Amino acid sequence: MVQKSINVSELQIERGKFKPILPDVLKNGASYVKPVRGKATQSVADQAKIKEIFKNTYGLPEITFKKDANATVTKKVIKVAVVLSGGQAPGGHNVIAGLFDGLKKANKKNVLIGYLGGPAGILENKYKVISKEVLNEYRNTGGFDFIQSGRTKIETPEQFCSTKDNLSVCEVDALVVVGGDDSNTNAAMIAEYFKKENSDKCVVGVPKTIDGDLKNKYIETSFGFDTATKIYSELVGNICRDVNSAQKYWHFVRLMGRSASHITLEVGLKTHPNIVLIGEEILAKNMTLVKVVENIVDVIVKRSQSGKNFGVALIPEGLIEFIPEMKELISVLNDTLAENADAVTELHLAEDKKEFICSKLPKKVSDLMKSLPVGIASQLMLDRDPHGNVQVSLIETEKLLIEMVQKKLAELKKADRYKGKFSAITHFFGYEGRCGIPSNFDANYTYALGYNAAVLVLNKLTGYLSSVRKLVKSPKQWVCGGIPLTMMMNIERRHGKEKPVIQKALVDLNGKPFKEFTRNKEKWAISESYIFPGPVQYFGPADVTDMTTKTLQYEQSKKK
Ligand code: FBP
Repeated sequence: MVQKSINVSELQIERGKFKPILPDVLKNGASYVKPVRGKATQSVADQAKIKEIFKNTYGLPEITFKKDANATVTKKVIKVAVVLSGGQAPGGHNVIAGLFDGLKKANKKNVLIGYLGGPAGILENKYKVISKEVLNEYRNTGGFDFIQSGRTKIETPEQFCSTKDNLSVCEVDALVVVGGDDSNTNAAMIAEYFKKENSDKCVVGVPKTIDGDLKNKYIETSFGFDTATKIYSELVGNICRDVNSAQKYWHFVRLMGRSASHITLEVGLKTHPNIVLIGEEILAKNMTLVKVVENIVDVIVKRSQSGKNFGVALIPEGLIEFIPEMKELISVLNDTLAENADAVTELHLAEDKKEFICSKLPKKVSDLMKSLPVGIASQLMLDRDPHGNVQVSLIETEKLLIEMVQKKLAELKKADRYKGKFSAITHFFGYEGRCGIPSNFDANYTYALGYNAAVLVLNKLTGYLSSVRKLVKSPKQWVCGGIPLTMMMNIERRHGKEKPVIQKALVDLNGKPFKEFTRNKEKWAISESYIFPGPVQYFGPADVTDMTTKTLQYEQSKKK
């Protein structure tokens, strides 16, 4: 139990008492869980190329757990290492708690260590042994601060080799990687390397990311999405209420979600703001930046005609990469920056960097780059993350949109087609939600994912992602098992080269959550249909504390 001290809040003490509910199938521990092997699997795309890269781990069968005595679960003492990788997400500490409890239930002597600071901790052999007493302080808390996180990518032959050596030095039998699509791609590469080297070390992944884009039939949602979207919805709801009270500002809110607009869609469905931009729709309609701005202006003008010079607009942080012309610019820019890295580093002024890069780009994209404000252009040129992604969290799209909206409104005013006032305020909500205290859903889900990972490891099921599903049912009824990491892979271009990566799940434009949004968007634009969800609730009626996301509710509802 968490002890009272000046560093601990009252809520943390109470929350420390929460006992996550385990799915029935796991509740007696790994010795009473049997893996049932399904059909051999295939990667989602590029099968021949993925098979060639993952010669030893391609085509593994799906695994479903059922309640049954399992004598093959190792009675030998095992040592497992866990690493938290990538961006923080609420519930990471409960994954560690579930993993710890699952291992100890199988054999009290089993040991769990945590690599520190993400995958870099594996390469530098920095870790701590996880004890029950210290872990208890972190149960049901947000953040990754227990062992920290990082974005180092393990990809070179030397790094694979030192991963194997360092695990061997510490006598680690299995590695559990808690991460998003990139980190789990890494997990798949390590699992393949171990097999190739005839090592029986096991590698298992756990699906984490607030972005919600690591999902498929077997991974209904990644952990952290539920809590983070509840936190953003509280903030956006509060802004909607402020807007409706003062009736004088337009608020442009950019929300995290690097490559998919799930967070924006979920927050939109929870709060009903006037404008919700969904990147995937913009891509499907092949919209230009100018067209996106015109659509925003249409709503602003319409509202101003009824005297409403206020509103709320939600913008996914990955928007820029969904606008086809911008996507093309970024893709060419990725290669051009990689080819001219040294020359760009030598230049110090943002204007000079922009001019230099424009001179290296093909005419069409160069013209677009030139048309962008220098601030945005230099944000587009910032270093890619270790996985080759543009760091969209650093690109202030909301400011770009406001600047373009202001210009367009000024033109309309001149032509006497707009008489309103436009005063805009910007927000970016991302980091605010990533370390929140996990909701009941995330606290239960992450504990189950960790416990389930322990069962996979104890069955030596390497190359699998921990899978817990049927998530709109009560946790006791959740279905558990594992899905092969290679099953989710395709080939993408990163750092100018073709690489195998787990395919991201984008917002499905034929899916029920998006359809629900399109049914309502005209109404939300004009009227004030705002909803104010309030803060995440940890105590009180189950209807309030245990509700899942709108996305999951719509996706799993039987209604057409
Ligand atoms: P993961 O995919 O690693 O979970 O991280 C997602 C995310 O929160 C994005 O929404 C955001 O763009 C990015 O991390 C920010 O990265 P950083 O933490 O490196 O600033």
